[in-house]
Amino acid sequence: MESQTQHHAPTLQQYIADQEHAVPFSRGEFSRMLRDISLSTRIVNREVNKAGLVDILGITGEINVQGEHVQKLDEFANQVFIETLSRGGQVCAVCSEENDDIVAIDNSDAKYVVMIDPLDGSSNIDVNVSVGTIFSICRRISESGPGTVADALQKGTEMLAAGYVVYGSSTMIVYTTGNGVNGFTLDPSIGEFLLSHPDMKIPDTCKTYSINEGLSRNLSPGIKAYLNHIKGESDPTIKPMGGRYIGSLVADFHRNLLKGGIFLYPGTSDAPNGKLRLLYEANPMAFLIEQAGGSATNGEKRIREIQPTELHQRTPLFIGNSAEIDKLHGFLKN
Ligand code: P6P
Repeated sequence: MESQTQHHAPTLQQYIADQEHAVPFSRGEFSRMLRDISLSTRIVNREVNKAGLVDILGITGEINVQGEHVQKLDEFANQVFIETLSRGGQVCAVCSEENDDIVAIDNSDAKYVVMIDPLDGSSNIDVNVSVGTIFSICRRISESGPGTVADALQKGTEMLAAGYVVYGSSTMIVYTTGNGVNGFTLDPSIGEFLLSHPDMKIPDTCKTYSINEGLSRNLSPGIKAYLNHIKGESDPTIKPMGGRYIGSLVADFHRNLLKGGIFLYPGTSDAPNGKLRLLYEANPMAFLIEQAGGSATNGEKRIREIQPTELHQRTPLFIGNSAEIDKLHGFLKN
């Protein structure tokens, strides 16, 4: 009996089907939601890849040759994700970076709510820098009917799944359902995401730090002292850590997950809660990094323990190697 050899790694759908026993969703629901997310990703990926050619480069209000209003790419991405998730029937509401209010969806049997940044870092598209989609999934807490703001305002510890898509030199989906982190790379020749990075763990060594140095003069003394320390400015015997900052959260996070690193977006004197959003940026990344063996805090507590009060609330974010986060906390306490 000839054994059937596999000619390629499992596809995203095959992997989810194999893992369904391990995810906290009833049969098939998660796979349908992730199928919808991966479909949306491929549609968005197509537009991101040709952004330089088609007049949708972050320009809005333009009328194109068909006489249509040219959409900003992040508005386009938002529409794609919302329409696909609505049609999939599993989602009762979407909290999106692109919508001031909750997008309530009248899917009567829907049990889940999705928080999403459809195209994070979109201003980088014009300069051909990687951008990303960030998402998380919670079970609704309202009984039935269209979802509500309360369905979205859940602590990060309630997330059932979280992930990101990085539209870079290759397009990847990286997600967790609480059983580790797995990365899938799009093979454009077959239009499928294939398992390329099983069981991702952040390396023990923290190789680089990521921060916008332009914030320096408004940083707290503790953050300044930590940065001086890791740059070897206060102790010349210390080998300075390398600085790497792309200015696209998904790209900076993805590099630090693969290579080891710490990402800092602190509060400052003029923006005490920093810039990044809790529900659809910090929380999903916090779930992923914890599942990959790292940590994520706001400088005082676990990101996932923060009780949200507003859909678009911001939070300081320190995320990466646990030992490095602990060292940072030491400086913040002094
Ligand atoms: P700054 C992109 O606009 C973004 O939301 C994140 O992707 C990124 O980490 C951050 O803002 C960069 O902000 O202030 O350094 O330009």
